[in-house]
Amino acid sequence: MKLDKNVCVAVFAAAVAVPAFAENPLISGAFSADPSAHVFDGRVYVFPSHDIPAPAGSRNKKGFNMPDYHVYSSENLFDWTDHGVIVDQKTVPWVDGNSYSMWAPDCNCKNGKYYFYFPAHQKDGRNAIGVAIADKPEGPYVPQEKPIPGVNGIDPCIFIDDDGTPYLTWQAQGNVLVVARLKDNMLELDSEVVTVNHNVPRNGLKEGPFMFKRNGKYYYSFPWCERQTECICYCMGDSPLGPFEYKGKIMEQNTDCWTNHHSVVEYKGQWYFFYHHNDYCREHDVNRSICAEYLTFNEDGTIQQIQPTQRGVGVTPATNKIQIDRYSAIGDPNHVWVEYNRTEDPFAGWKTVFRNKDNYRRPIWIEYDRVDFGEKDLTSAIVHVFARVGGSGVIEFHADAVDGELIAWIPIVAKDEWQDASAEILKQLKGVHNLFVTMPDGVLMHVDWVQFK
Ligand code: FUB
Repeated sequence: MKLDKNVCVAVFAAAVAVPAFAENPLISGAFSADPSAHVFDGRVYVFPSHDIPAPAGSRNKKGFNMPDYHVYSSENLFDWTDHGVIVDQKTVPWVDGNSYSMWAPDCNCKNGKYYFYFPAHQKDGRNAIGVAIADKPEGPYVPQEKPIPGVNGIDPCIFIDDDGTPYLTWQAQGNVLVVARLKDNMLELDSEVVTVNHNVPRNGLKEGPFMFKRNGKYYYSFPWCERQTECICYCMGDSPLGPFEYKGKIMEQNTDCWTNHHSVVEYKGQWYFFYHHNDYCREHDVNRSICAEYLTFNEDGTIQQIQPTQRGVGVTPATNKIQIDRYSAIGDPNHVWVEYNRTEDPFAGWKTVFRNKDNYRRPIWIEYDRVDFGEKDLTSAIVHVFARVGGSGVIEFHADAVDGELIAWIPIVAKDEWQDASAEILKQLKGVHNLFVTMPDGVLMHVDWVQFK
C-alpha cells in the first residue's frame, strides 16, 4: 500500500514509552488484538483493538470486552511506543458507552489527515462503523458525531489505491464481506455496497478483511473458519472491487484461540504479517495479544504460508536482556521447554527450563536468532538463572549452530535463588548472529534472560 509521503508526514509528539519488545507478543502489560499495521512517515504504526478482562457491570462476561483503542509505533520493530488511548467508548457521541464493543479497527492517511475507522454498538445496540480524524497518526483523534451512513457491520479495512481512491471493506450482517468506494472526504460512501466476489467456499464464518496492493495486484485476505477455528486465507484480483480468486492460506488455524485477525505491510523493503494469539491468557481466548512475522511472496505473487513463532520479527541488540524463551528453534521438548515466570501474572513473561533427565547425552538447547553483537568488543556474558542447590552445572552460548563457536562458558553454582552468573567472552562476534544457549552440564536450570556487556 503506497501512501502519499508528501501529504502524510507525521510529527512525533513526546510519547508514552513502554518496555521494548522485539518478540511475540509485541505488547506486554495490556492485551491487544486485531492489529492493523501501516507505515506512516518511515515508522510502523499498529492500531489494535484492546481486550480487557470482563469488568464489573459488563453485559458480556464471557465474550469480548473492548473499551477503547491505543496506537503503538516503532521505527525498528524492537522498541514499541504506546501513544495511549486514541478513542474511548465513553467519548464517542454515537456509541453505547457501556457496551465494550470496540472491535477491530483500521486507519489510513489521505491529504495529510489520519482517518481511524472503528466498529461499535450504537445506543440502540446495532453495529455501526464510525470515523475519528487526526492530524498525526498518534492523534489526538476527534470522533465524528455519527457513524458512516449505510455501513452496518464490523471489522473495517480502509484501502487507498495508488490514484488516491479510498475503498472501505468490512463484514456485513449475514457472514458476508462487502466493499464500497468512499468519497474523497473519507466519511461517506461513493458507491453501492457490493458483496466481495471471491471463490472461498461459502461455509464458515468470514470476517476481518484486509486489502493491500503489490505489483499491480490486489490482495484480499481474511480470517475464515474453515474447520474448528479461524485460519487466515487470501485471494488475488485485478480490482479493489474484485472479483478475487482464492489462493490459499497465509496462516493455518490454531488450537488455542478461536479468532485470528491480521494485516500486511511493507516496511523498508520487507513484508510483515501482523496477527493475534492468546499468549498471555491460557484460560480462554478473548484476551488476546498482537504478534508479527515475516511474510514472503513467491515469484508469481502468491504468499508462502507462515508458521507463528515466539521470536517474531526484528533484530535484538546483544546488550539487551535477551528473552531466549521467545525462541526461533528449540531442542527436545522433554529436556527444554518454556513456562511462565509466574503463572498468576502472565505479563511477567516466560523462562526457559533446561532439564537433563535419564542421563540424556545430546545437547539441550534453545536458539534465538538475529542478535546484533555490534562492532565493538564485548567483555562478559551473563545468564539470569535459577538452579537449586545440588543442581550446579554450565550454560554455554554458541554462535549460529548448537555446536557453533563457543562464545562463552558460564559455570553455575546453584544458590536456590535467582542469580546473574557471568563469564568472560571467549569469542568476539561482530554483526548479527543466531544465538544458541545450551546446558552441557547440570540437571535442572531455569533461565529468564541472557545478556552481553
Ligand atoms: O476482536 C473482536 C473480533 O474478533 C474482531 O472484530 C474479529 O475480527 C475477531 O478478531
